[in-house]
Amino acid sequence: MPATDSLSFSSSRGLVAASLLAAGLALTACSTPADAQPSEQDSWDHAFRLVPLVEGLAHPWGFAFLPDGRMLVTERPGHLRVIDQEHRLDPDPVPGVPEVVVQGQGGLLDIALHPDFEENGWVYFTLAGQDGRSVTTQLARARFDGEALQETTILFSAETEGSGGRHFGSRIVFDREGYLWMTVGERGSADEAQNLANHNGTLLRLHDDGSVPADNPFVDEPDARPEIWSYGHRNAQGMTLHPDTGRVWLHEHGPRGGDEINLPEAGLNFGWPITTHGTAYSGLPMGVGPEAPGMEPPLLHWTPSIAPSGMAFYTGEDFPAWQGDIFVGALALPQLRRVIMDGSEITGEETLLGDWGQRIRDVRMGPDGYPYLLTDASQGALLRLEPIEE
Ligand SMILES: [Ca+2]
Repeated sequence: MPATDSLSFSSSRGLVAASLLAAGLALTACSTPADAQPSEQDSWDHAFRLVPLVEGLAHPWGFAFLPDGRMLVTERPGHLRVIDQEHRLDPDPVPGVPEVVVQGQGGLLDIALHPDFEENGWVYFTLAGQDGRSVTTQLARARFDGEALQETTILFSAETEGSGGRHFGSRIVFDREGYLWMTVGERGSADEAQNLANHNGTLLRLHDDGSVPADNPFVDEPDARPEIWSYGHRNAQGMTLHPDTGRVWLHEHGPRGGDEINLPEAGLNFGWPITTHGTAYSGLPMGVGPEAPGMEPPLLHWTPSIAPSGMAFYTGEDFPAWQGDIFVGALALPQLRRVIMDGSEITGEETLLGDWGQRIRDVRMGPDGYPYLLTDASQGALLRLEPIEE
């Protein structure tokens, strides 16, 4: 049960907040997603309506907005689903998805459209896939013809140590220059996040065909994998572009405590498992502490862990006080975190939906300017934050 102080209301709103708190507790008591009813929520700066759009998604992981107004949603157990313009879920999964290994945290994971999707129809996926005798994070591409995936191809298969079901990453983002960015978790082999000879615990920068850009930071180092942009990451499940700078921002899960927001730069070492604000699950210290020479400290850390997943800068018009802030979904402390920004500076934080009780897997801005959420559950949901009309 998350702390109930997370509505964080001001005293002038005390009466409203008390009734909302009661409503929130009632919602928590019936644990299915929102019972398909919009709920009104308060927050420091804006009241909003949390509107369920689609229910019955099996552990949805990532989603993409198609130019025709439909949406594609991945389900971790290995299905791709279509949601139409009226938010009706097609009962039949899209044929042609890549073969996935559904094990632990693995399965069909993230999805992104190629920047020229309207011309080439390319859709990109990350997944846990079998590569020889090991299971690793893979990047797949397929052409979506409107109904099915065609020409499904594995473009890249991460070379990783570790064979379990933990820490695959794996968000994908295209930047404004057309580079594809992909996170690979350390697969539960923490020390390998410091080893440039494999892809454990890295952020990768690729061309759209999976090949290596000539100006990646380690292309001239014979013992390093040339796809690596930055390393020493534990398990990054949130990544997005800053709306003004166009730079890639990411967050990653810490061990016990020490979840981080990081701003990657070419060749930087983000420290895991040598530097962390977290501890081992036993509570014993890890590494050398939060900082060490040559290792980048996070811009922000969450201790205790919230288990972040999904990340989006708010760029809509309806909630002016949220402009430029980051929304982060959370799994362990189920909530939506608003990281308050002044440009590229983090100035504060607010917890939203802290009494809702749902694990949030992904957060994205819709083309309509509303933030969209996916909940992580066997009967997961797609929801949208909308303004409350006066
Ligand atoms: Ca770090």
